[in-house]
Amino acid sequence: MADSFVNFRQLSRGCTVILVFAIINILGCLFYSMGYSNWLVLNKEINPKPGNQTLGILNLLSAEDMQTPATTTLGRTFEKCPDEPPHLVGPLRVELSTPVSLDTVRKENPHLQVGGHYKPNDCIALQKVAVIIPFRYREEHLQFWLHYLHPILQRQQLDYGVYVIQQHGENTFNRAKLMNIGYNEALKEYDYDCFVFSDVDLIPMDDRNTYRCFSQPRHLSVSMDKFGFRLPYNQYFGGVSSLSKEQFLKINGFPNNYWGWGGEDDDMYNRVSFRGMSISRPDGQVGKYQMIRHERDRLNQPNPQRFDRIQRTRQTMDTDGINSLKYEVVKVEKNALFTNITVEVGLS
Ligand SMILES: [Mn+2]
Repeated sequence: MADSFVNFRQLSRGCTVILVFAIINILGCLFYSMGYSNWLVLNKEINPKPGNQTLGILNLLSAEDMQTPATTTLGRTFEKCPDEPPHLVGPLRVELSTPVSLDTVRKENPHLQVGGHYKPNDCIALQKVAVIIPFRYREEHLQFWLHYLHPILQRQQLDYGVYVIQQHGENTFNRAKLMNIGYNEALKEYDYDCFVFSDVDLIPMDDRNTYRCFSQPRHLSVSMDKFGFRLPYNQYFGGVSSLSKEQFLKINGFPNNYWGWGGEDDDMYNRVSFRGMSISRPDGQVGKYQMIRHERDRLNQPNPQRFDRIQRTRQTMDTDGINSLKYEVVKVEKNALFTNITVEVGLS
């Protein structure tokens, strides 16, 4: 009787030891199945105290079970993103002497979806933004643009897509018409509520310059190095601008008949003011830009008609714009970093 009691105690002790080993084993399996790097990231968020691995896993499991808000990628919450994105850094260094390959930019931005789309995974973006870039012959500029802008736009917690609208053929360039086409094509894809129109060679020097829309049409590129970091004139609306869908429709979009360089941005300024709106701008520090230096483009000579045209915006804006836009899509390519739409815009 006494013997069997002792044996039972020994057996029980043995069982406990086996149980402990089994638990350690299970925890070990869990640890490896989740992947080391993944675990490290999750552990950092939940248990900032380094070195205690077992505790980290236990915390992780309990956090998942309780669906703790916004701490893990699994226990998502869907609240609106904050008005001030928390990861902005302010002034940025822009270095334009060493070219960046698209392959490098792809690796730098693992969270992009095909076509150059992104949306935050831990909150609902405040705006759905299509970034429209009129384009021809500027591959090197586009690489810099993507390298600098993708990380900024992600820090700004935008739900965005990048559309490069490439003019097909060898006719005179028509920047404004390409903007209209970008607006139209982007809306075929997604329910965008805001449109940022940007030249391919303009790199913001401060990530607080948010690529979103405001209660008035926005001029973002207010202090460019090219103009000694100040506005060249008060009515200047060139470079980078943003308009909500409503603001864009209110002014009938961009003019379609500015062929060659110049004037279309002043026409846009006129449209905005003739519709009773004003231009909103960031301050001179936040609105700093670096322009990638370049020669005058081939087939984009200054447009001699521009001075006459901007005198007649009031008469022309209701019939020339997004409501009279005609073009043909040559091809649509979904790249990893942007959507490339090649279009035939016709002749001047
Ligand atoms: Mn330029």
